[in-house]
Parts: sequence; C-alpha cells; structure tokens
Amino acid sequence: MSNTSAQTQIAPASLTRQFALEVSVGLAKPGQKELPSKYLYDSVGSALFEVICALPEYGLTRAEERLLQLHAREIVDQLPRPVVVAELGSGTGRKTRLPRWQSTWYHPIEISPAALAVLRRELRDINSISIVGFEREYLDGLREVAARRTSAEHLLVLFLGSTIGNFDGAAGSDFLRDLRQILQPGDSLLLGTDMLKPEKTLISAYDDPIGVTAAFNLNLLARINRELGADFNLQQFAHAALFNEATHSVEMHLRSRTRQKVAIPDASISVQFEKDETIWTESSHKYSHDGLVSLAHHSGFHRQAQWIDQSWGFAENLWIAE
Ligand code: AVI
Repeated sequence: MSNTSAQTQIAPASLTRQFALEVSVGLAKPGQKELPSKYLYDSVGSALFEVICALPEYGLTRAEERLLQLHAREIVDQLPRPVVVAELGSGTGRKTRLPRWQSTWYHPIEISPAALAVLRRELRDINSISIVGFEREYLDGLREVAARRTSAEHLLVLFLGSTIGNFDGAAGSDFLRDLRQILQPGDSLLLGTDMLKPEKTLISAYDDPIGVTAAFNLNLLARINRELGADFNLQQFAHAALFNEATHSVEMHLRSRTRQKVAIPDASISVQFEKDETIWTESSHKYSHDGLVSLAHHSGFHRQAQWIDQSWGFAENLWIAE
C-alpha cells in the first residue's frame, strides 16, 4: 500500500510575510548583511541545485550515492528490526533510493509540497513499504513520526547530503541535540558529512566555471524581486565563494559591483550597498574527523560506524542515540 498524506501548516500568505521579515532583518544587519540560505530553494533554485549535483566540480552528491550504493545493506544489517525510516529533507527521494533500507515504514519529511508530490508519484509502485510523508519543518515532522512508532520499532533517521553543514556555527550541534531529544536511546541517525579538502577543490565546487552556482546564488535576489517586488539589478551583483579557515566553511556571498540602493516594497525597506559590500547567503561546513567526534559527543550520540568515500572526501556516519 502506498499511502502518502501531506499536511500544510502555514498558508502561502504568511510564508511570504515571513520571507519579507527575514529579508528585512538580514539586510538591515549592521556589518555583514545576510540572507537565510533556506530561501535559495524556490522552484528555480531547487532545479539549479539539481544541476549543481551533476557538475563535475561538485563531487559531493555522487560520493554519497557511491557510499549508499556500496554500503546500504551493511548499514541496515547493523540495526535491530523492524526499522522505521524517517528522512529529513527527503526532496524527491532521489538520495534514499528507498528499497535499500528494508523498512516497513518510510516517512519523508520535506517542507516542499512539490518535492513530496514527485516522491509520492515515483514511489507509488513499491508495495512492500508504507509511505507517509510530512510537509513539515524537520523536527516537527520527526516528532510526528516518533509519536506514531510502536515501542517494538527501531527508528532510523536519515539526514543525508551534508545538509547539516548548512547550519551556521553552533546551530548544527544545537539542531542535532534537539533531534536526539526526540529519539529513544538506541535509535539511529545516518548523517552524511562533506569532509575538509584542499581549498582549490572546494572553491571550484562552489564557483563552477559554467556559472550554475552563480545562477543558484543570484536567483535569491531574483526571488526577492519576484515575490517582494524588489528592484535588484542582477547585473550589478556578482557571485563569490570563499573558504573561511576559522570556521572550516565555504561561504557564498553576493557582491555589489557598485554603490547602489535597492527598494524592497513588500518588506517596507530600501537598502544601501557600498561598492564591494557583500550579502552572505550560505555557509557549507566541511568536517574533520575530530570535529565529527566532538559533534557526536555534544549532541548525545555514540559513533557506531563510518564509511568514507576517499575519492571525493565524504563520510556517511552511523550514530546511535545514547
Ligand atoms: C544542500 N547543501 C548541502 C549544498 C552544499 O554543498 O552546501 C548547497 C550548495 N550550495 C552551493 N552548492 C551547493
């Protein structure tokens, strides 16, 4: 039986109001202006991200795909049965390739209704698994899954693609600690993490020569034009990627090519940019072995196993809730 239900929590009008609020707060910040990276993923941004994943310079997605192809069976064999699988940010389900997990229940948790609809269509022919999707923020969705599972069922949470790396600073470990609180001791987390690698490799992954990542980043300003009536002139902003040694993160910025003023009527602001001033749009943390040890420890997990793709430098981590 394939049974997918999606529930919408916030109406589109309030989503737009929330977007306007976060844009006005981020662009009014003294010092470094910023915009939340979650807004990179409207339908145009999500399509561009799919293209990024296929770029030869961006090896992350293919590395994880290789790891899951080779080791999913071995990973799942380490877990008690029956297994209930919840995937945070499932997207269209492409990362998971569901049958690998040999579970009876699969709960994709995904804020994008369009992605959930594709997933539902693509997986409808798998009869051995019941699919109940949640159109929710990650932890809200996971709370729903935890409330439904029986005491005999083991919960495996998939958080793949190094999405954890897009949480800024301490937010990643705070998020994992909150996630841990929803689990029972002994439940598992499979966490995909992109590892530290030479700066040159990282920069070409986030500033590719044909400009897909630049378009992905600039689309955020185009989205503000479309949804909030702003007058950003996209020709007057340039994509930039830099490696921050102190935080072990690749940062994406949008650099103003000139001194200019931009009006954003639906956020009730206008914003002054100096020449070469930037808007910080995303951080992508790159992990070291020691960093992962301390992340697991601080968030209440025991490190059970790790699989590494050496050719790109990506790790799949199986952690058990303590
Ligand atoms: C989704 N996330 C893990 C990607 C990353 O690598 O941080 C987003 C991305 N940004 C630019 N390229 C890819």
